[in-house]
Amino acid sequence: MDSGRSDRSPDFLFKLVLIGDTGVGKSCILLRFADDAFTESYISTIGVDFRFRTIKVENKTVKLQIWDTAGQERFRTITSAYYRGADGIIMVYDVTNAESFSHVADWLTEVNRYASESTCKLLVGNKNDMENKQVTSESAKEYADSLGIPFLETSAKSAANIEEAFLTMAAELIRIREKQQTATDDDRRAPCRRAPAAAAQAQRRILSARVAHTVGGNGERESCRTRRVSHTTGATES
Ligand SMILES: Nc1nc2c(ncn2[C@@H]2O[C@H](COP(=O)(O)OP(=O)(O)OP(=O)(O)O)[C@@H](O)[C@H]2O)c(=O)[nH]1
Ligand SMILES: [Mg+2]
Repeated sequence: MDSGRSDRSPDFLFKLVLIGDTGVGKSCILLRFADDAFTESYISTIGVDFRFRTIKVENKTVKLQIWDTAGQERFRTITSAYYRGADGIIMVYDVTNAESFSHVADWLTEVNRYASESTCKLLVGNKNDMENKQVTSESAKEYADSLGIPFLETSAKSAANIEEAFLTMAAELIRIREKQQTATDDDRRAPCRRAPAAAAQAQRRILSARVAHTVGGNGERESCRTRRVSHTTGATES
């Protein structure tokens, strides 16, 4: 796997959503992944923000649209709307904050309420560069295994495992999409052996695959306008 530029339209377009308690580092993870930058200042996200980045996974061009949601409770109704239609959800906790880890179960309940069952999930323990760790790798791994989802510890500050987190998600989504495509091709080859409902479902898959292929963009990295509020002053910035 490797990441890089590509001028041709993407083979895949995936929508990912970052969720988790306020302050766990979701925006910093996205900033590191999209711009390879980090900031110590804490500017809490208001509502949602998104960025694009195109990467290469096993010779396939994958365009990721990544939504960064606000962790603060007061934005919960807005952010939950973004789980719908997500291909992948990255649940983030802070390894130095046990409470943020225990809240992952609540986030999961929220996700399962709004997102489709086929949505890919990834558990991420961020701020792994810090000394005062409260959540051990073992307990988090055990929890992720019990849910049957992959787990990684990251640091937006040092950049450790940030690339890997998104590549893991992209690779898994490609695997699922290709499996669906194979099923669709089989349906096309032997349509009369399929029940009408299955044939209709296959047709929908073909259509959505076509839509995914036609949606594209010009830039390697794109973003929407960001509205964030300073933790110290309460002032908003665009
Ligand atoms: N040491 C360290 N600090 C981090 C890391 N990631 C984020 N931070 C710091 O944690 C604070 C919060 O980071 P944000 O990315 O704004 O947190 P968030 O999850 O987006 O918070 P909300 O937008 O309120 O939901 C900031 O001061 C960051 O500098 C990390 O990997 N290591
Ligand atoms: Mg944020």
